[in-house]
Amino acid sequence: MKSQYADRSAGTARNHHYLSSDVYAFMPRLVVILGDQLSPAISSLREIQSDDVILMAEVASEASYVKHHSHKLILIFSAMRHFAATLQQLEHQVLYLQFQQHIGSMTAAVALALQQYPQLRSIVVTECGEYRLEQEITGWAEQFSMPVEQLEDDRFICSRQQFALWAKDRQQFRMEYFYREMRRFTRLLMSDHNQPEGGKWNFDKSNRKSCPPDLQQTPPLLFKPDHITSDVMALIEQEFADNMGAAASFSLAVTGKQARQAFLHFIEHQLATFGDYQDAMLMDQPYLFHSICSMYLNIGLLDARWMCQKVEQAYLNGQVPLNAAEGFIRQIIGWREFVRGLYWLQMPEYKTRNTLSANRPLPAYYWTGDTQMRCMQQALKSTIDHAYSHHIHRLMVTGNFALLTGLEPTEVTDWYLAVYADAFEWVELPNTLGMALFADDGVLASKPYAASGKYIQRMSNYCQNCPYDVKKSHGDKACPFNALYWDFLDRHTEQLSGNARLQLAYRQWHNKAADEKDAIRQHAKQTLQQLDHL
Ligand code: DLZ
Ligand code: SF4
Repeated sequence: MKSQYADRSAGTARNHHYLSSDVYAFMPRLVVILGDQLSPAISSLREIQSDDVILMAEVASEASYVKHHSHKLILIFSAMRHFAATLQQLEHQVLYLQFQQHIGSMTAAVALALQQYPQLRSIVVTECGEYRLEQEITGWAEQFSMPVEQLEDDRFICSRQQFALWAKDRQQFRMEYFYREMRRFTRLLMSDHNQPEGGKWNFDKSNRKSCPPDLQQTPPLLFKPDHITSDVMALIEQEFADNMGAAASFSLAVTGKQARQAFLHFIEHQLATFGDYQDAMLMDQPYLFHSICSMYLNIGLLDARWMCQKVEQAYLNGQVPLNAAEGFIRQIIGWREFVRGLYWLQMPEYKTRNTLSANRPLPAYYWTGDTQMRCMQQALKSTIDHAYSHHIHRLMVTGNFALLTGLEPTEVTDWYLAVYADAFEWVELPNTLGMALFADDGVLASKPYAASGKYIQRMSNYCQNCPYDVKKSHGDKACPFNALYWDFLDRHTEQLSGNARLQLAYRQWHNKAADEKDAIRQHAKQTLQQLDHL
C-alpha cells in the first residue's frame, strides 16, 4: 500500500508568508533549533549550507515560563545536547549555549550568536509550537534588522493553512470528520477501494474495556542515563530543586535511536492489548499498555508518519488487531493533528476563554498528591513520579475533578503544561481548556466530559481501595465525585441542559426526590468548602 503523504515528507516546505528573499539565499544564516525541534529532517535543517551556524540554547525563560517537572527539563536539555552532538559529528557549525551561561531568553541567545558570528545575514527557524514564543520570534526581524524566515513545521501531516481551509465555513469542528479526511489523505488503514479497513472508521467503542488486575504486562523500555544525561540531572537537581519530580529517577530516551527502540518495543509487546484497554486504570500501574512515547514524538525524536506506518504494518502482518492499530493511528493523525490545528486557528483568544466562569484556585494536592481520593492520588502519583499519566487519568480523573469543582482554567492549564513531559501548549491547551474543562463552549468537545464516581469505578480498581464509598452521594465517606457531578449539572442547568448529549443525565437529576437533591447539594457545598482537605 503506497501512502501519498510519504512523498510530501520528502519535499521541502517553505512558508512564504514571512520574509524570504533569494538575495539572502547565498549568505550565511543563523539556523535556530528549539528544544522541541530535535528532528534531523526538520525543515530548518533541510537546506543547510556549510557556512550556516546552528544555534541551540538552554535559556531561562523557556525553562521557567511554567514550573516544569524536573523530568521534562532533563528530557529536553539532555535530548538537545545529544542532538547538538550529532549535528557536530555531521560537521555542522553549532553554537550550543548551556544553562550555566545564564542566557535569559531565545532572543538573548540570538543576540549573542549574531555578536559572535557577525557575518550572518538572516535567521531561519521552523515555526514553533507555542503562540507565546512565536510572538517573540516575530519580533526578531525588527530587533536584529535582518530577514527572519519561519518555515512550515511539516513534521505535522496537516499544515496550519490546510487546517484553516478545512475549518473554513464549518459551524462545528468535530475530530471524527477531520480524521476521516486524514485517513483518506494518508491512506493509512484504507482498502484499495478507498474504504476504511474493517468497514468502519472508528473502533472507539472497542477501546473501553476495564482491565483484569492480573493481566500480564510488559513494562515500557526505559534507559540508563549516560554521562550527558547524568550531567543534566545534576544541573536540574541543583537549579530547579523546588520543581516537581525526583531528578534521580529519570529514565526516558534522549536520542532518536533510543526513542525508536522504545516505540518498537511497544509495538512488539503492548500494542495488541492497548486496543482493548486504552481507557483502563489499575492501582500502581501507571503505564498499562500505553506507548509512553508522546514525549519523544512531541520533541521530534520520533516521526509521526514512521510510527503510523509501523503500526499499520503490525496490523497487516497479523501482529495486532484492528481496534489496536486504528485506536493508535486515530490518536496520531486524528486527535493530535486536530488539536494542533484548532490551537493555531484560535490563538490567542482561545486561551482567555472561561465559558463556565470557573474561578476556584487549584488545590495544593495537585502538586503533592497528598489526597485521600484514591483515583486522584494514583493519577497524581504517576504524574509526580514519571512526568506522565495516561489520557484517562488526565481527562477523567484530574481533569474531571477540575471541571466538577470549577477550578480556574489558567491555573489548571498552567499545571498541565508544567507537569507532563509531553506538554507543549499547542497540544496541552486544547486538551485541557477545551476537552477537560469545557471552557471553550464546546469548540472541541460536543459535551463536557463530566462523570461521577461510577465511571471511575467501572474503568479501574481504585474505588475498592479508597476510603470513600463510591456508592454514596452524600453522608459520611461519600465519594466526592458523586455529589460534585450532580451539583455541576445543577449549577450549570442554564448553560448545559439544552445539550443533546446530556439529556439522560438531566433526566436522572430531575427524577431524584427533592430531599435527595438537597442532600446532594449540601454535600457538594461542604466538599467545595473543604477542597484542599479531601
Ligand atoms: C520546553 C522547553 C524548555 C523547558 N527549555 C527550552 C530551552 O531551554 N531551549 C529551547 O530551545 N527550548 C526549550 N523548550 C522548548 C520550547 O519552549 C518550545 O520550543 C516551545 O514550547 C514551543 O514549542
Ligand atoms: Fe475516586 Fe470516589 Fe472511587 Fe474514591 S470512591 S477512587 S474518590 S471515584
